[in-house]
Amino acid sequence: MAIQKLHMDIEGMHCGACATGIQMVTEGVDGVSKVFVSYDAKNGDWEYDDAKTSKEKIVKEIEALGYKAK
Ligand SMILES: [Cu+2]
Repeated sequence: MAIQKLHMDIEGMHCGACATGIQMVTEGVDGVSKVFVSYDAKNGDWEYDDAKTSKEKIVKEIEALGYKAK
């Protein structure tokens, strides 16, 4: 069990509300402790507990919203 840091580029955001939406949804994932998504930089940073969630789960949540993260 450890806190992991994740940085990913996000494709498909077209305004600040997109970044806010991604931030709110991924903040709601159990095990995610910190999120910052930047529309200007087209990327995001996450901190999560790898005992509770994974990079794959966070990516899936973002893809479910219609964006690509890698
Ligand atoms: Cu938007």
